[in-house]
This record gives sequence, structure tokens and C-alpha cells, in this order.
Amino acid sequence: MKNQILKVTVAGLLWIGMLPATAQTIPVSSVASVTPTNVILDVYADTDDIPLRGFSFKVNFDPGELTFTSGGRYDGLWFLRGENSVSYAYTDVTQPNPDEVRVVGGRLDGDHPGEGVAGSQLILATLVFKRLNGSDPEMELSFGSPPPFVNFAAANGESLDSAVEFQKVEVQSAPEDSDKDGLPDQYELDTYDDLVTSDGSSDTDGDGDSDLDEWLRGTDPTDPNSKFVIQIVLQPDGSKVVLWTGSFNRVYDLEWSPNLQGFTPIATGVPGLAPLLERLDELNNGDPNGFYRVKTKFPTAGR
Ligand SMILES: [Ca+2]
Ligand SMILES: [Ca+2]
Ligand SMILES: [Ca+2]
Repeated sequence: MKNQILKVTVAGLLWIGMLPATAQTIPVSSVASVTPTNVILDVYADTDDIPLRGFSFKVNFDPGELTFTSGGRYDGLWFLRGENSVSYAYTDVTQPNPDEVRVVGGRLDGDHPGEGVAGSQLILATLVFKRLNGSDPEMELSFGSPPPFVNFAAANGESLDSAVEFQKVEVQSAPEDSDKDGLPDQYELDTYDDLVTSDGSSDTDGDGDSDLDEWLRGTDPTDPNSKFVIQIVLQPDGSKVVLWTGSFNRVYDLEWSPNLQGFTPIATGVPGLAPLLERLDELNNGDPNGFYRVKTKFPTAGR
């Protein structure tokens, strides 16, 4: 499996081809959502007419200001299709240097190499950083690899690098909360039409979760069927898979404790990129007893 990924990746990204005939530009933009403790960076590409098959970019930042926590994209847009047409999510994130995160991804398919994705605001990756000080983060996007590597490849393998234009990273500060109830103003206006209907402690839809908890977890406070769940699925080999409700623009930590006296992290900074998130607990296979908890971190503006 590992070898297979490497083989197809190299085939996809080492291809050196001619420029496409169309003189289109491909803006690569990004939004850094800043909260008191973290920064969530979403990176997008606009490729309306040219299907994009593979990409490689890097993000540079000040390691005195930010620590890279996690990254990826798990929504099926970027995948690697191997033998028997089985697809694997394919957005590979590495940190070769303290001040640099590199992302390689694409829609790579050994059987049908002509496939690609076209569209506006195609999300390439979501990266999560921990903030180390109070300043607004300075981040910069550029190509992941130097020539002669192709960084952005069209469906037919041609290089799109000359068309790619990296935009300045747009920094979005933490949202306003004028009544200090934990719910951002814009979120309250969008959900309740005013700032007074909910003070956070109310449970508008009566599902047992407070409005504030629903905001933090990213569920709908006006729909009793939208509620955070966590579930453990025992595997035949005794290991456990933990599943929990995911929500876009939320980030989760999964932790375990044998006795509720102190929790050990199993996965930190898991982006809420799917309605149901899952992680295999590789640490506690031998221990049949214990407790799991999921912490939701740093929700940003209600978007
Ligand atoms: Ca508020
Ligand atoms: Ca509720
Ligand atoms: Ca609800």
C-alpha cells in the first residue's frame, strides 16, 4: 500500500510537460481563521476550465509564532485509486523544516490518468496551527518543489505551474461577541435573528444539549436530530475504533483515560471534515476498560 502510493505519486508529479494552450490563471488563495489559541488555514484553488489532477505547495510561517498541529483533507475530492478501484484519501502533509509545511495531493488514478477536478474554490487542504503569541500570524504560500518538478498538474499531466498565482494569506480574526455569552454575534443573528433569544445556557430545540454546547460542537441548536454523538466500535482483533460527530470548521482532540483521573491524547487537532469522524485507538488495544472523551476546539466565525 505504501509503495503503491509512492509509485503513483511520483508518476503523477514528476511528469514534465508542455504548457496548456489556454492562457488561464489559477489563483491559489487561503483563509487563516484566527482564534485566541489556534489558526485554521484553508487553502483553495480556482480552476474553472482546466481540471486539476495533482498539486504541491508549501506554507512558510514563523516557528516562534506558530506550531503546526495537523492537516489533511478527507472528503473524497482528492484520492488515490489503487488496485480493484479502491480509493484512498490522498492529501499528504509533512513538515520538512520547523518553519515549513508541505502539502502534496491530487486525484491520482492509475487506471484512468485523464481524470481531474475543475471548479471554483476547490479546497486543497486544511492545516491547523497552535498560536504561541498574540500577534496575527504571518504565513506565505508557494510551490512545494523547485523545478524541474511539476507542482500543479492538469488531468493530462501537463504542468500548470506557470498559470498558478499564489495570493496573500487572508487573516480572519476571532469573531465579535458583544454580550459575552460565548456565541458570536453573527452566529446569533443568523440562528435566532437577535442577540437576546439565547444566552448560551438555553436549549432551544430541547435535545438536552445547551445552545452553547451545540455551537461549540458545530451541531444545529434548532434541530433536535442534530446532536453530538460518540461511539466505540470493537474490532475483531480487540482494537477499538472511535466515531464521533464532525462539523466543518471545528477541530477535535480524542483522549482516553483508564479511570477518569487523567486523559492521554490519542489524536489531536482532527479537522471536522466529515459528518462522522473516526480514529483507530492504537494505544490501548490491550486494555478492555477505559473512557474516551472528545474535546472540541476553537470554533471560529459562524460560517
Ligand atoms: Ca454573543
Ligand atoms: Ca439543543
Ligand atoms: Ca440540536
